[in-house]
Amino acid sequence: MNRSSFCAITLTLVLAACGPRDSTGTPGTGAAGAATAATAAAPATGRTIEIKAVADEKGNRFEPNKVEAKPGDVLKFTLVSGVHNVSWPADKNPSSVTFPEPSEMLQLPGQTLEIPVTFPKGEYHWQCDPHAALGMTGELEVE
Ligand SMILES: [Cu+2]
Repeated sequence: MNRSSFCAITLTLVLAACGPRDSTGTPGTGAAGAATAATAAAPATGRTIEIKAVADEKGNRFEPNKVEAKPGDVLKFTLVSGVHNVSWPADKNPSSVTFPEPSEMLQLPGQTLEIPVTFPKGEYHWQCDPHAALGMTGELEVE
């Protein structure tokens, strides 16, 4: 074996060690598999509900601020202007339901945040934390 083919084989082995196999050699049981299982509760409907986060002379707000959804729909928040986040305040939502952690601030116009509707039937409230006191809140009804 000459030196260059030895190097090529070594490189192949290193790449294989970083591939999508865990230590047991079983493919697909790593982090990607866990993520799939976590979202499997509500089969995706393929329906996306667009919600804009806006700040202008009329104030800070979500448009629309009342939406109806079904489990498996996706809420897609898009930043239009200002700096906003999306959170699900504990004092306005049932403790029996697990909500996403408060999102990072959306800062760049066009930036999006997608939240799958994994909640059971009910009425829920989301808000932008910095602007909730100014009325930047929203209501979600899951049917
Ligand atoms: Cu805001």
